[in-house]
Amino acid sequence: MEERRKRIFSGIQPSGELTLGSYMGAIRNWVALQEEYDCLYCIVDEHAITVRQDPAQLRRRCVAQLAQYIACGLDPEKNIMFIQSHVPQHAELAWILGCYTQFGELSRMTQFKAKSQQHADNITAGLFTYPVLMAADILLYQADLVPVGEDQRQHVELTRDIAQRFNGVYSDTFVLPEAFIPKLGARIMSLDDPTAKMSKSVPEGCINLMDPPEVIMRKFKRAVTDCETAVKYDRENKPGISNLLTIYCAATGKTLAEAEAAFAGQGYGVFKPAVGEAVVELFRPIREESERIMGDKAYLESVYKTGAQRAQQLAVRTLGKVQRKIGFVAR
Ligand code: AQP
Repeated sequence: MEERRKRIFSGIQPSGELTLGSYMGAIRNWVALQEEYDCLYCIVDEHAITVRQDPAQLRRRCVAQLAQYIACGLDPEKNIMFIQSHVPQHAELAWILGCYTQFGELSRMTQFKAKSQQHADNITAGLFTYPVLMAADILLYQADLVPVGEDQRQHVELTRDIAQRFNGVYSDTFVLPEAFIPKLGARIMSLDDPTAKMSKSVPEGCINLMDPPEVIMRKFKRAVTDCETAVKYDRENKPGISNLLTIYCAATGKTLAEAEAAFAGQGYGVFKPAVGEAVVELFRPIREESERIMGDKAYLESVYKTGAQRAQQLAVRTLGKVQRKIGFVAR
């Protein structure tokens, strides 16, 4: 009998423009994985509304994000690419799983702590239960692997705990997923504050996938570093330069040792624009291809509609199984 290929689920919130962080921490790895795995790549709009979004912006970003996924090299024929709210089983399973998740577990999530500080005037129940919806996203498709940046590891671990608990009570239902964290570029920091993660909902210090070259260059030249001159990796004492080195290596494929050697004795005035140029060249074809795809609305619509249909075929199976096991009357 032929073995089932391992399945992957991952998604990005359309809560801002895709950044260098989203690209290095997520999309780039997705592209490499599509040959070997059965992949579902999602635009998680239900997650995005855990903080207030402008409706017109949200709608535009969902479609633009799909175009950018494709421009980055994700093939809609090889992968299931869809918008989360088009598959209602995500929200349905999230409700059920919420009844198998402890308040204490959710209170320990570092992203909730950070975001509730960031949005102190609007700490919603949705923000608190965000990790349960993420667990539903993953478990609905029986995903084996979840490629994420370091910051999302805790949520994948919680997903495993919820799955294990459910399986323990009702017999095997869910595959236990594992986080798949890239080695290099797993955590890209803000260019304004290298001690904070580059986040698309905090535009300061972000490089966006669609930024024109001159904007990228300007942002890199202004990047916060330190008052020394040596281009050396030292996360503790030189967080700004270490972040730029990480970005440079991820963009060029060079090792840290090669990069340090290349800029030995040259100072930041040479190094910072070189990092900018490496990113400009990395993003140029992606930006051009995204713009082209955005011009073809009918194509984009056919991709997300087909994606949702394919995703739903898988989702109904898992949800049906869960509903039967917990004792819901069959429809
Ligand atoms: N700076 C980053 N470095 C490495 N990886 C990152 N990711 C995000 N930022 C970085 C990874 O990209 C994926 C997208 O995550 P998401 O948009 O669903 O949620 P997030 O992690 O909360 O991303 P942002 O940009 O920080 O969004 P906002 O500002 O809305 O919270 C994930 O795999 C993430 O690890």
